[in-house]
Amino acid sequence: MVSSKFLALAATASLALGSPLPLPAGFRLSLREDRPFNASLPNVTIFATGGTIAGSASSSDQTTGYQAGALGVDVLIDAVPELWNVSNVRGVQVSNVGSEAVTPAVLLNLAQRVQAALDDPLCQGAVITHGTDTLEESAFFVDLVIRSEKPVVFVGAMRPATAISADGPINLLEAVTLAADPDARGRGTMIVLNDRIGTAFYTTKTNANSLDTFKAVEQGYLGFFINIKPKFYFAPALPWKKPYFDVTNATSLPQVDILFGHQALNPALATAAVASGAKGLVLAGMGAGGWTTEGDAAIDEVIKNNGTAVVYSRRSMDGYVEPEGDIEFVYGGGLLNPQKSRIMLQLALYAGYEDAQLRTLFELDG
Ligand code: DAS
Repeated sequence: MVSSKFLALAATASLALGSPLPLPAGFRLSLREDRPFNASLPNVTIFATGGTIAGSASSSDQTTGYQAGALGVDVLIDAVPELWNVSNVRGVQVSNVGSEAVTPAVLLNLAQRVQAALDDPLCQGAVITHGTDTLEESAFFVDLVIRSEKPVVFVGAMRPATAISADGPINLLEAVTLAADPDARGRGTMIVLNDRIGTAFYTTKTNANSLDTFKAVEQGYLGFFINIKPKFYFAPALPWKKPYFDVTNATSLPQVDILFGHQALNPALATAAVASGAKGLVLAGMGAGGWTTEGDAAIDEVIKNNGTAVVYSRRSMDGYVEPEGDIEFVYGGGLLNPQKSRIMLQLALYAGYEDAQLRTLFELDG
């Protein structure tokens, strides 16, 4: 039940926003008594999924081996009172797990709730707090399924909330500041850590431990922060040929598995993956998508017997992988690393893409 006080405040807010917006049903700010609604500020919704940013360790000098996803979203918000200088915020707890435990069901629930929030005229942006280990997968997924010009910002931390010089609070403040900034509109989903703004489409976790781990070495950053203020290198633009997939009614996604390429790789793993339900395979190939002769023979077999879609990607951090010719069900991963190729292939198979569509999707040709 929305309180009468809230209705009065929100009505004032809508007038202050310059247009008598109808109060959308169900929109509610967590208007705690100690945090009055500031009608002159934008409204940002924070979706919490867990991770180190919500992590808790038994001592302040512990930066590994802690419990990820220990603290609730309101604890994260209360730890940064400065948030209320830049935005009215409300917290939504989507999950509270280490990001290795994020599943397609969590991703679909998150994306559908973010879309609903952004469709609400009283919400100016969304922030998702997330574990860093698979943050790039979730951010890439959301980037492909959200339809809105409003800023969507993923944020994590490399030190738990209990650590000396924890990076989570300032990362969260920067992420909310970005989500509240009109200049952040039209840029696709973004990733904020360590004073840097990256695109979800290209950014990857490059180092298992360091604070400045999220980078897109070839494509660079979108911008940075000075005194918590976002600064951009470019006018708003989206990654070239970024597709959109409608997952409004999706409850699951096809299984797509990744195989890592190396000397004397085991060809039987491809067969086993398909036998256990994989509808698509992504190969983290050697060089520009290289695979062994025996490995290729097993891939050909699963394609012939099961019609499995196979994307050749790369185990190296950067580069472009072209397909070898126009072989049906075989595609080059283009610029995407294996973990992003997997997300893209899952969504394309869910959307029922045929061979020609799949080929165009990955090749990013003009
Ligand atoms: N705890 C790991 C995770 O949830 C690492 C992190 O969040 O930084 O991804």
